[in-house]
Amino acid sequence: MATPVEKWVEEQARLAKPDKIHWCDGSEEEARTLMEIGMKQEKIGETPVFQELNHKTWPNAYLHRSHPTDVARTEQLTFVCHPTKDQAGPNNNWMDPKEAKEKLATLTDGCMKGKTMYVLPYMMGHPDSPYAKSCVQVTDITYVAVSMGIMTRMSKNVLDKIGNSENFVKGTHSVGDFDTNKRFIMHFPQDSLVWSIGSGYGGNALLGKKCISLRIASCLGQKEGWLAEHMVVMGIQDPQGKITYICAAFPSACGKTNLAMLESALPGYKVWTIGDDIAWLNVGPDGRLYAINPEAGFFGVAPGTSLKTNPNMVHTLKAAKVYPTLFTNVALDLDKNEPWWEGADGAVPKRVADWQGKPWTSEGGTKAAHANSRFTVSLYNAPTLSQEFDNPRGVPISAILMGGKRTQLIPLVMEAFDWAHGVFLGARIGSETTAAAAGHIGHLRRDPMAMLPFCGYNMGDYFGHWLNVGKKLKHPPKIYSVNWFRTDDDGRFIWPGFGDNIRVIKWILDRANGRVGAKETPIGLVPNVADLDLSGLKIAKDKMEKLFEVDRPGWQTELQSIDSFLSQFGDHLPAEIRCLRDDLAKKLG
Ligand code: GTP
Ligand code: SPV
Ligand code: MN
Repeated sequence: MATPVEKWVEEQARLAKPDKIHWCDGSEEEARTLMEIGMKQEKIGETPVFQELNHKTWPNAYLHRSHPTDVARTEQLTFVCHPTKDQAGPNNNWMDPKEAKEKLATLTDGCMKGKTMYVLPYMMGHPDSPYAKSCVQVTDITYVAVSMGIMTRMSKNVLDKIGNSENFVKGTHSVGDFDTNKRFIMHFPQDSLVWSIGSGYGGNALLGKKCISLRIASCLGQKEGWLAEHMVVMGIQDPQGKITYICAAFPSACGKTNLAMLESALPGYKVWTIGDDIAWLNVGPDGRLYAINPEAGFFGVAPGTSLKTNPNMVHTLKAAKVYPTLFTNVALDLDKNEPWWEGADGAVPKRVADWQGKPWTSEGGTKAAHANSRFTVSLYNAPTLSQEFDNPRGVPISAILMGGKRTQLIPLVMEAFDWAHGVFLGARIGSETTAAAAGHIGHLRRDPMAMLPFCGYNMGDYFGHWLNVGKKLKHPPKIYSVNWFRTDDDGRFIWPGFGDNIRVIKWILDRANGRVGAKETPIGLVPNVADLDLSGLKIAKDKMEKLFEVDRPGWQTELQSIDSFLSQFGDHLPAEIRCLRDDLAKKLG
């Protein structure tokens, strides 16, 4: 008798019509075999799927060049197909599930002819964790199969664990012919199913990541009473050796990976990494909030990564203890056969091929590495990996940080009055797009809890769910807004950021332990500057104070912008959030 997984895989194969089906076990040996196939047999256009890099300087590292139109998540082609549009909310594209499946079935029909279908059984979370989920993905490209082996806990044991149950999260994926007109990333929360075609890019194709661990998982969390969040999970060890765990939500490319493994600028402090992108948060038996990282790897932004900004990541990328390290759409130093990107260590190499393999010089005015070029590497290679990473129960969270890139107005750090106020604070988080990324400078996009592109249901209801989870917590973590990105009149960052962010975290730990007071303002609690450890830093006192001032006219304009954002959720916006909004308006006068 075929198991439910076998039946589902057969169904996928009947539609996609692959030549062969290969069941993966996620082993390193298997990764090597798949890399060989990717180097010798499989191509995107004329480009092999994998190229070996210089293993003397970059052990076990490989280059992948994607299809040139397939370099980032495509939010406009991403849909959440609840039975009604209202359930998806104004934060999601919606299509009727039946219509969506018909469309996808047509596109999928025969899409794997001449190819192998790889079946990937994997866990999101530790297999022994009560919070983990069993998943199965099919795909037709080695890049995705190998990447999923790095990013998740993949093993044939997952099939035994699922056994005769129907309870597994399904992901069906094909790169199709990379045609952007035939690209869709569709979610079916009712069926615990993601169906993705036409893209091989990370968040579109590694379905365990944003699609399942955030969009589908947020819907499961709403039903089951927990939270799936776009957050770092990390431990901070203080000079006495005590480790406190925190989470941090920042929008894409706003500093999560860097924070998760920062090298402390303050002596005696040390950071331990649990996750850099996704946190699943559950109310523990003791009434505290517990976090696990469902993932097992980093899929991080390459540009800007160096020994100066993030030494621990450079060591991770070169460790090669487990699994290959993949580089996607970085540039290539042709003389040394090494990966290169803007902001890498050392001088610009003499002969460079850009991310598409074309000859590149610094005079041309283009970037050699794609701005969203990335690396894929196992968390087990990180020198900062926390001893608690494999703890099935997760770690108890004392503080939640939320932030984005705001060059003006938003203080360096601010504490919410309580959990509900923290939810309001998270709901109004926004981030400015940069000229490099989006074309227009200073365009502000509201991105509540950094989840706007990832919340799988109506975000008004999501705020309500956050409030409900808070009510179940006996010891809720304190919630903070942080902003590393304030600029001065010359457009330069005031705050040094990176390893110096520990100074802000130290204040947060001091608050958690009742060691320091704070100043009450209409917008929240801010530090007394004297309580911040600024030893060894040269920031003028007036600039430091600017980081905490409350610009009332500026906040009144901000409030109008918050109002117009929140109003789109209509009746779904909880009354409690409305009250907090009115309260802020009153306090601002
Ligand atoms: P995703 O993987 O897309 O979710 O991004 P992320 O949030 O993990 O962002 P990441 O840590 O990769 O940082 C993105 C960019 O922000 C990089 O170019 C970093 O160099 C820059 N950055 C990170 N932390 C800081 C900081 O504290 N200050 C400043 N000025 N820049 C930072
Ligand atoms: C992000 O965009 O937030 C990422 C990369 O972490 S992806 O996995 O592609 O979503
Ligand atoms: Mn992310």
